[in-house]
Amino acid sequence: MTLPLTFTPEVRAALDEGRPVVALESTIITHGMPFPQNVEAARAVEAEVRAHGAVPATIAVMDGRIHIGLSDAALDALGQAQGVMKLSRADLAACLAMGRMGATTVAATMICAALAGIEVFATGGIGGVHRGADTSFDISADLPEFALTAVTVVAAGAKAILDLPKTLEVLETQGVPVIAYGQDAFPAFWSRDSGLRAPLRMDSAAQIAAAQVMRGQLGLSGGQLVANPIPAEAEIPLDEIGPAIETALAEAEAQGIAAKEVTPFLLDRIFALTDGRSLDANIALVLNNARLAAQIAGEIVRLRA
Ligand code: PSU
Repeated sequence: MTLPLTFTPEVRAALDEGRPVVALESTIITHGMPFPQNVEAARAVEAEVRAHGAVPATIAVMDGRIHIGLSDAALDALGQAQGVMKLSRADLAACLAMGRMGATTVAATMICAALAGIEVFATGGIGGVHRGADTSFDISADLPEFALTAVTVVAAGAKAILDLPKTLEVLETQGVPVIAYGQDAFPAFWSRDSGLRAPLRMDSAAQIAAAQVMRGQLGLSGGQLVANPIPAEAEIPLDEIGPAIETALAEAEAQGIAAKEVTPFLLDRIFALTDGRSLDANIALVLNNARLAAQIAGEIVRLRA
């Protein structure tokens, strides 16, 4: 049986010709940003990937198929759709079987990218260990995915809504390389410095590409997390974003928000509490990640040539 993958002609041609392709997730569109900024941001990220020499492939589930690359009309529909499933490893196949519309998280996008033969993926932030996980057990399925699926993910670290030390511990236990780009500190999404040191540091896309190819040669499963700090001019330092994060976390707890609802709830509240500043920062960091991912994808193509 053939895989239920539908490629846009642009992505299919790039893959067939061995040109660089960068996967992009869709949960950030449906559950991470409000309409219409979500669709505008998705288009801007695609343009940024193109401007840096790669072809963007935004991934989502529609009509019982995994779409690798979305047409303008499909992106518009997804950005406004209601009741879209938020897909991770656990529910990707179920969504396809039910014929529902689904947006892919980091974990599900990695799985789909690997199936499509795409090795690099750009996003905003990854899921991680939630604060209070010692009692709630809420650990994002993004973390174990890095140990399973051979895709390099460029993110701006993880949000300070999470327990960052525990997030790094879980990644270490899972054998996941966590590489800060161009600095020693592990970045915290809206802020360049989480106060924690990243386990690894690299200063060039070529090194990151070489490490991904080397993992494959060594027979090591899984991918890499590249933690790319938000550009300085767009950052919201921890002491400024911190109070909004604490307020949002307290509201989530008071309202009993749990499981898949936690991250979208917190993002929405922090957006409101910062008068939209968090969204501007979010868009700036995703664009920055798209640039680096395009460069890494280009280097991987050169290495494999
Ligand atoms: N971080 C963001 N924006 C997002 C997400 C994370 O800045 O939209 C999404 C990603 O798709 C990520 C998912 O994979 O949230 C993690 O969800 P959870 O914490 O429920 O595993």
